[in-house]
Amino acid sequence: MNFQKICVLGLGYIGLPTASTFATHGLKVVGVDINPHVIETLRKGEIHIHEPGLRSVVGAALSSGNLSVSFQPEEAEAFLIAVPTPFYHDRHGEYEGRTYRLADMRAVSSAAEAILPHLRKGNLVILESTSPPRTTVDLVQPILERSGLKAGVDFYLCYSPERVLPGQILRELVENARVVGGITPESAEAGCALYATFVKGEIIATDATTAEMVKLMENTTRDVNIAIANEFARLAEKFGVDVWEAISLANRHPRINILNPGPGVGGHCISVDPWFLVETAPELTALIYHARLVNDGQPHFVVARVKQALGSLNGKKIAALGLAYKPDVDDLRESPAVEVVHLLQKEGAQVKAWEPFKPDANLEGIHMAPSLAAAVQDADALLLLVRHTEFTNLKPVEIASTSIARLAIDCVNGWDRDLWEPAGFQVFRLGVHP
Ligand code: SAJ
Repeated sequence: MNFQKICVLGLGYIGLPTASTFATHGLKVVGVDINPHVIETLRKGEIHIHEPGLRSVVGAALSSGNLSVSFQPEEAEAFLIAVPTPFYHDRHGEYEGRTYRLADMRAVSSAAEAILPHLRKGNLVILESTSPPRTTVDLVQPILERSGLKAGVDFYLCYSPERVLPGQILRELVENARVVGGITPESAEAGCALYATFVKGEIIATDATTAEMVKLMENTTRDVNIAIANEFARLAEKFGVDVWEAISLANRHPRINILNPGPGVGGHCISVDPWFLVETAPELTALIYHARLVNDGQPHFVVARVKQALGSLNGKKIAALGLAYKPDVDDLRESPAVEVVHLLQKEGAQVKAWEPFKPDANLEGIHMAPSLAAAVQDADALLLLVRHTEFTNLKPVEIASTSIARLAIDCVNGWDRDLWEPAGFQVFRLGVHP
């Protein structure tokens, strides 16, 4: 199959890089978004999200004339849906006393409905949004078939998960293996042909529901593995063990790879996707559910640790270093560091936050310091929440000369006690008994 023109619905963290990459590989691409801010920003040749290398790819795609942006899809040979699948805030499910979150699939339904008037015989539709199992066949297919065309007979329908790592999206989009699940083998073949436009990694055909499960299994595995690392940190503190040393020794075993404890799991993927499995089969997902609880409880565990280090939190001045959801990115969405700051403040602490990747972030109720120096200056304690390279490179002697703090609390194993203690700091580390 040969594609000349496609529509990409949703121009966020996945849709925009994907649309631009197709465009720089010679396809005509109509990028569609319902958000006026997104469309206006792109029409000015600017971008609304931060991702290394994205600005130049979008710029090249727009100036070549291959990428245009619009509020509405139009006729094309293929349609890609890359819209958000968040949770309902006001609705929860319940199973045997376990309360779980419910996915809000309205953006996927609306995108499928927007494609309807433009769907023609021989077209290909691919859902990329992370979704509960069977979404492609149970939700998207019936909507598209309202056109009178039959999926798998008159048009091709696929699910293909994105698996790119924020911070490395453009490289991973091209290099990662791509799983393409069709509702028929012919659909999968058509999907594989489209991604072959730019994907250099292996392109593997399967069925749509398997492809949905693959994505959810990947992120759920990571979540459960981080949960056990966090539980090990709690156990290590109880037994007077340094969890970081214990993990590095355990990882010398040829078949063990324990991940890192930390202040919790954030971002838009790992902390979200396991709930799609819990929602669709609460009776089969006790482990996945409890892992979520452990990771969601981790910010509370950190706050208890800080309280222990400071005696009490009331009126204490704390410099919170890092608000991003993980190291060396500017993404603050669903960040456990942000939650830690809110919880500290709830207990009466006065927190100044410093986030080098987003110094002017506007977060309700959070006082952003204009610089590292301003954050640490009059603090009673320094709290390291994100392992940004800038923070692991800090020179404790220099910090000691700019701050009155003599207490350093490290939640991410970013500071070397042997350097910080001689500079006059008392060091507390998550997962290490004081
Ligand atoms: N984290 C830990 N300990 C660790 C590793 C991570 O606490 O040892 C925390 C991070 O600090 C962060 C969260 O977990 O708060 C998630 O970070 P991450 O780097 O594990 O994952 P994401 O959310 O940036 O990207 C993941 C990736 N999935 C996997 O690695 C299985 C990526 O490939 C997916 O494309 C992405 O989710 C997605 O969009 O689904």
